[in-house]
Amino acid sequence: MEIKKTACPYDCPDCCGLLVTVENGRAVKVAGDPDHPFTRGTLCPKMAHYERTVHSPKRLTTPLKRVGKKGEGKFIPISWQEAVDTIAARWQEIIATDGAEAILPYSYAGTMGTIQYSAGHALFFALGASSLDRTICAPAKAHGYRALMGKTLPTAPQEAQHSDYIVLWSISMLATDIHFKHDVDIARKRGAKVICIDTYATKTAQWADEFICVKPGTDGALALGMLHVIERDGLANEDFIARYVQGWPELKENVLPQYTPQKTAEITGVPAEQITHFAHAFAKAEAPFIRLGSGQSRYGNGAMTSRLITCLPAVVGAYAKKGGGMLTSAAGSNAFDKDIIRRPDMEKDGVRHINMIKLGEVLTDKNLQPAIKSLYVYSSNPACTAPEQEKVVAGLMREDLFTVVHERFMTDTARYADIVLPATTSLEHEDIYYSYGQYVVQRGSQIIPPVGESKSNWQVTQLLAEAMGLTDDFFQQKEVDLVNHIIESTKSAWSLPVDLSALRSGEPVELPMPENYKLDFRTSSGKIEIFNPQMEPALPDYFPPYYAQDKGEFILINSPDPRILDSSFNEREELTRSGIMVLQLNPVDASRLQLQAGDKVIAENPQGSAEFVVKISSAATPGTAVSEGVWWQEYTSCGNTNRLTYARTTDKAAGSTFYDVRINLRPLQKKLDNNQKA
Ligand SMILES: Nc1nc2c(c(=O)[nH]1)N[C@H]1C(S)=C(S)[C@@H](COP(=O)(O)OP(=O)(O)OC[C@H]3O[C@@H](n4cnc5c(=O)[nH]c(N)nc54)[C@H](O)[C@@H]3O)O[C@H]1N2
Ligand SMILES: Nc1nc2c(c(=O)[nH]1)N[C@H]1C(S)=C(S)[C@@H](COP(=O)(O)OP(=O)(O)OC[C@H]3O[C@@H](n4cnc5c(=O)[nH]c(N)nc54)[C@H](O)[C@@H]3O)O[C@H]1N2
Ligand code: SF4
Ligand SMILES: [Mo]
Repeated sequence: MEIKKTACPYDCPDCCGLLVTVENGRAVKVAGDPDHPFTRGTLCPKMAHYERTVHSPKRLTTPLKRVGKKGEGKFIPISWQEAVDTIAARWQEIIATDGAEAILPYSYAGTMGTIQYSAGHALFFALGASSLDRTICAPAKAHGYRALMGKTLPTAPQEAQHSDYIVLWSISMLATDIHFKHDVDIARKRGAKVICIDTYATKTAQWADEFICVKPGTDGALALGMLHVIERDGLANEDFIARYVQGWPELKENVLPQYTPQKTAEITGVPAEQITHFAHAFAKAEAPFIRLGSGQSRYGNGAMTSRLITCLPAVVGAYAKKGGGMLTSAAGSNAFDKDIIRRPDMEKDGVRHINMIKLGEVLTDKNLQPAIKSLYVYSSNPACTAPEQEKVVAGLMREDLFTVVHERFMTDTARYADIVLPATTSLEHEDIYYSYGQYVVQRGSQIIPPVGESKSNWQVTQLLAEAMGLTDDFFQQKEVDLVNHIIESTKSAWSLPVDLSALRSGEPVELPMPENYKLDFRTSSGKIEIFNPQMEPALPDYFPPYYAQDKGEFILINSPDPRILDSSFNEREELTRSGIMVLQLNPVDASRLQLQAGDKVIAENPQGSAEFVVKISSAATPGTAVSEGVWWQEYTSCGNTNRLTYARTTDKAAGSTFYDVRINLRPLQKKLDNNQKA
């Protein structure tokens, strides 16, 4: 029996340190590393039994070839040789007749490991395939932050321990960033107040000292209303602003006057008194800290919303105080030279780019030239997680589309594949991890043999490169060599030395933060740029989300579920019990629609429809319907919430707008039970 250290590979800001007990080549126990500075010895319920995912009887263990109809899920096992030969032959044919751009890779963050995440990039660049813009998560949030802060390092989460006023802004902390609670708890014990801003009373909101319930997609106006009050009541930190901020006078003069508490209340649904109270408390706090989640950015105005919220810590001078600041996404990725694996230099000039959010549209567009003839999916499950699901599925059903899916499980997407390839889990391959929620980096070595015949993303890339006749030395490198190159690159990316020998040995390594980094504003002016002449518009101002123009009685809130992570962990039946397509409705709405708990309802809009089971809960405000989680097809009767979401992109950075959705509800005709029939 051995205990090995590695990092959690999932798309989660915590990037925990894991202690894995290995017995006879099997992982038998997984625990949180007590020595990891952010994990501090605890894990979320999903990963507390990672071994059940790794050794799940549902793991794919051999390559498969489709023998049934598309999507029917009938496959037979084939050898790797046959799988690779089949793929290469089809791709050669497609390249000869339609050109390489008719091939589209589709991947995302099934694993966040630096190597495996980007393992396919160079292959598809070298082939000249269409390039994928990976914008499904929260690029609008990053854009909004950058508009003011440029490349300034976002505040480390542990800083919040010293804050007296922590704002959890559109972050479902107890589901998506649970280890930040350690820091918040420390601050709370010292007397800090915790405020949660969300669109419904999440567990995190119920746990906080104060909950501010905002109308979806209107947080930008809330920020402006607060700034109005801060200005009106003389609470801005004028010394800090004079030294470090550009554009406050312009904002005061041109934008703020109209955002009176009254007007802001009309837009946001937050009572005027609560806006005033919140603005005062935030501005008067000794060291306010904002932890900004992604929810607020998933609307047509998402980049602008993030930009407006980013004004708040600037105007009160939060960065000058111990414990103050703002964390959007940590800049951990800067520590590595990721181009070692991403190889953007191999991308062909002028090659077509396709935004992953538009997958459904792209696969079904009859006028697209060249049409997509082959889709290669890895580390992602778009039939489940991409918006406009009906179109995605219609595309995947196309007889003339050759689909290859490299997966750990028979996901909704794999079901539509022509060839399925079995993928390793993080315990079965080499990688190195950074986090977007804290500043620890860690290597994750292979600690058990591959389950079945599964192969890692990099190994499959190597096989396909060879079969396609790509002879570049790059493809000859071993996985472990790539990891070592990344480790060597860690030296130069930060101004401070990193403990590379600890990193090599698999220990979690905290990236040293430059002293005074919070006041090192890495923008072109050297100041925080509320007014930014490189932005259009140069001064931020609120505008409404898309749904303001849509019809539909309810706004659909579809946020994370603590039991799963996007569609990952759906394989774990003990986590995903029946009745998961639940829709929470406020009692007022439920009684108006004559709906009772347990009733089935159809949610519909111009995009499509999905079926839910009603739960009556005052956590949902009137006019909103709340569903948590992105569930596999097998748990739903006709698709999940993505039957209802749109591929419309954000105002900047072409991000996703999953939460910018209106729906109507109608009761599903109740089936008569036998008694009633008689
Ligand atoms: N357990 C679990 N963990 C996860 C995930 C998961 O699905 N489950 N997903 C992972 C991924 S890929 C990501 S990107 C992160 C995301 O994690 P978070 O940053 O927490 O972001 P979101 O998932 O977008 O949603 C956060 C909260 O924003 C709220 N929200 C929605 N719209 C608005 C709005 O207009 N204003 C405000 N104030 N709040 C709003 C939602 O109700 C939700 O409670 O979590 C990761 N971790
Ligand atoms: N309705 C709605 N839809 C959403 C969201 C929402 O809040 N609401 N959230 C969105 C967000 S923020 C995101 S980031 C996306 C994420 O959406 P996806 O990118 O589809 O992420 P997952 O659903 O986690 O699927 C990842 C898949 O990768 C596989 N995998 C894991 N490790 C490996 C590996 O090493 N190799 C290979 N080949 N496969 C591997 C897993 O088995 C899993 O099936 O979903 C988005 N979809
Ligand atoms: S909290 Fe996030 S990083 Fe930590 S174990 Fe759970 S999924 Fe992994
Ligand atoms: Mo995400």
